[in-house]
Amino acid sequence: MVAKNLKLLVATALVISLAACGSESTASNSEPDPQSTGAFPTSGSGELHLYNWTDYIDPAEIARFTDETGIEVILDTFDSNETLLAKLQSGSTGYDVIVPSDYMVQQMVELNLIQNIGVKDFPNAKNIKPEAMNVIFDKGRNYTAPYMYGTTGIICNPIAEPKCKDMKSWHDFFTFNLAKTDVLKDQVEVVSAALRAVGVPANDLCTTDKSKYLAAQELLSRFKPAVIESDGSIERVLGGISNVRQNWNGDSHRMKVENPDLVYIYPSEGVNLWSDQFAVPVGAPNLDNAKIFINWMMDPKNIAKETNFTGYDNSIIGSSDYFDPSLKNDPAVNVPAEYLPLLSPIPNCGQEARDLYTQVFTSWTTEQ
Ligand code: SPD
Repeated sequence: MVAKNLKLLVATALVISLAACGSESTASNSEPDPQSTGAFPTSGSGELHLYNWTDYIDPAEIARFTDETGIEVILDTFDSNETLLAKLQSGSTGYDVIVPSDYMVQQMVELNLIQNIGVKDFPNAKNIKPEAMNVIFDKGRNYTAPYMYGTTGIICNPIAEPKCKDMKSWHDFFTFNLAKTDVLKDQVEVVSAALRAVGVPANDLCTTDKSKYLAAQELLSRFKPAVIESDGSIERVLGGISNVRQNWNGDSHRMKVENPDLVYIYPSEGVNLWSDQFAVPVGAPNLDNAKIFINWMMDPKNIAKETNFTGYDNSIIGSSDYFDPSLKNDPAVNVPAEYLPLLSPIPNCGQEARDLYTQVFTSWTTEQ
């Protein structure tokens, strides 16, 4: 962990997760799928098809994995959990490893889209931090192994757009209507921020009260960003195409390394705390290679390289010894104590709330 306060951050997340609204079910089946049993594979060959978020793994590390194991990695990328889910639901994808976020893991277990691979028995599972072992979306770590985790806030370039440094809240973000505003193309991130902006508290983000969604929709209908996109933010912000943006903290860190004038804002109504996980789809063609890859990523030195590349923290014991100092010194990554109470995990909402999120997001993006 970057520092003690981030340990507190994860612990906070887990405590809040346990109390989170709408988390109707948890993945707790402790019996590995029959296909997944047997001794842990010691050597691999052939291919591994990885479906990951865009710009979320160090190409040099993929090459090093291939050198060490003889397994060739074929990478394909997505921009949101919903894109990932739709892809898996569209049928046989040929992917061996995917990277859903916390709430999406629960949905995928319920839909029987990912396998119980018995992660807790992997050789490097001993490196998972205790606070990341008994997570609400995968109690005891059967289906998933931790990759990166982070927050969703606002990045502001106060030199190019002085007004953005006055932004204190999501309400400000949605109502200042500054030129060159950029926002994630992610229905859960956008709608949860809009709900927070109209006064919905963190523990009610899975509300089914339609008046709250109407209020969020009204707020959004007056919000006209120049860009609605999750990918390519680093290039846009550093290239002056975007001056203020709803942004993930690791990408913000990477921007700040290049342009130290940038400021990462923790909006006062609250901030989503999310974590992305390695999982194996049902029917993955190269199961042994998937296990070797996931286990390799739970080695402290290997995962530290990914943290240094992506700018996000991880949940592997000992990896912070290998972190770039810039991570420890950046309040976008090393959350200042005063902001910790603002953080809360994205809850796994029930179907009714999910549909309302979809309706609000779709009607807003359609009218842009
Ligand atoms: N550049 C990819 C960053 C991936 C971040 N995952 C975000 C999950 C948020 N719900």
